[in-house]
Amino acid sequence: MTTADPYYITTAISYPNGRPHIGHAYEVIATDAIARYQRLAGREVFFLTGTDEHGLKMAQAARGRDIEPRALADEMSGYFQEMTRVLNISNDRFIRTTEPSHYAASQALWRAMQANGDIYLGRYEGWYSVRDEAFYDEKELVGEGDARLSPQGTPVEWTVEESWFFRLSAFADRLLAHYEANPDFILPEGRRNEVVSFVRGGLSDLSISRTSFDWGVPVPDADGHVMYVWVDALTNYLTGAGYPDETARYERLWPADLHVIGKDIVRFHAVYWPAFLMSAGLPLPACVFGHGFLLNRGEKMSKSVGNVVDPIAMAETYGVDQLRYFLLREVSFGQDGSYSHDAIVTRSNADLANGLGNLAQRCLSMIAKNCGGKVPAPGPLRIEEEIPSFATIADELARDMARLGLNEALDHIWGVVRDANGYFADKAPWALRKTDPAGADQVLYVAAEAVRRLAILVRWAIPASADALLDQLAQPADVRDLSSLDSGLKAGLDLPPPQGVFPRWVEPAV
Ligand code: ME8
Repeated sequence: MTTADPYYITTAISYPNGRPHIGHAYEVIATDAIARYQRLAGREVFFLTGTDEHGLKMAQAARGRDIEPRALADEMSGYFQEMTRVLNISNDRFIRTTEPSHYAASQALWRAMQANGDIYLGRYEGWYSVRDEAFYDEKELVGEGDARLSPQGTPVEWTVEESWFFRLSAFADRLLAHYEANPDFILPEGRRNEVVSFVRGGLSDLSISRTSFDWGVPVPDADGHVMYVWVDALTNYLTGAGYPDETARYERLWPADLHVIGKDIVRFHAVYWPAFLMSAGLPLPACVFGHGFLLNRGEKMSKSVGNVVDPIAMAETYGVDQLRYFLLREVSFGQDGSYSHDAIVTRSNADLANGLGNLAQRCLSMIAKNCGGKVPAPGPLRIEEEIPSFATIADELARDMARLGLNEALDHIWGVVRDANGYFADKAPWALRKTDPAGADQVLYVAAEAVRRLAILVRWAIPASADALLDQLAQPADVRDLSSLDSGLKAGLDLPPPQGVFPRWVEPAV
């Protein structure tokens, strides 16, 4: 891998019309896990996240609070930035679409599409959903008469305005050819199939400017028009890469390797976005991954519905890595998932406290007590012979992560945690010490080496806890990535006094 080829990964940018909810946290955690894995595997990464601050939804939320949209965006974007800090998200940039550089990028993209003849002035009449900020075709609506709703179940109203249009209808064949030639462009496969059949049904031109309000990026040379929020929102990925002025940076970063987004906005990313880029003559991102929705005990949760759980409070309650681990492990990446207090507690007690934590605690406290706090001599034992699943786990992890199987990757790693705990229990070094002290030392060596390897293997998912384990093993910062997996603990290394890394959740007395 050369430094000329960084892995460019993005989340969707969130609407800061309210505080972040657990769905936002899930998306940024999953994306962070992928970004961290790529770094762990030696790749240079550029990870972008941020807030999508224009559009009617923001203007209306601000009006509801009697403040300017910019004031609302400033306040709420702050909470999204705080969430990235609290959740230990390793983004390289937090983009806000109200930044001047983003206006320049959006206008440059617009001009490029216009120069190519794909933008024309017309009149828009159609079914518009304020909540989705999207126009829908008549045939897409569900229900009858005044009770008709968008396919997302939101209210729609008949709207007429002068508008600039993007000639989306001209791109259907090129999009279909692109999906065909690049089967991984839209993942998972089910979402790809939905997009393909939508595009096969034919595409209507897209209204891409608004005159009814002014909270947006001004359309170049068209007084009174601001860009439809999705045109400017999607452009954030180019702004983040330095388009159009930072040429060298842009050429290194663009096209993006992966856009991680939720299933409700796949159409914007897999139909509109590639069509805009094709029109402007720019390369397309390699992959759009549509993850599922997080449900609170099975119920859909969102700001507009009002049953929102504050992820910062959840991280404080359960612990950051406990929350990260739960979401990454329990939700099959790409599918919907559910969460509840009981499920989080059960997972983190079983896998973190009683699993990896127990292994570390037991072997490190025996090393402190019986080996003077120094790593014992390895003797003739090889970890792969004692705990065979170590021989294949690195390849398995690489395979899982190459297809974004985040939960499978953790499942496989925890298979090794189970084997390592089983090994320790079988060998019973506390008993062996009485008859064969050198043998007991060797078992402790293997167990400590298992903890070292496991900590490296899980650093992408639970970074702070993994680093705390590596601190306990006195590992310097430069030997904590996958290239150091096989290096082995040095005998005689002085270890600090052991400390528990994964507290067990105990229900407070009522
Ligand atoms: O859609 N579970 O912003 P947003 C999982 N600004 N993910 C969820 C979720 C849930 N319950 N609810 C929302 C927008 N999400 C636009 C994006 S990108 C150029 C513009 C996901 O704040 C949602 O699918 O409504 C999206 O990927 C992200 O959170 C931001 O949602």
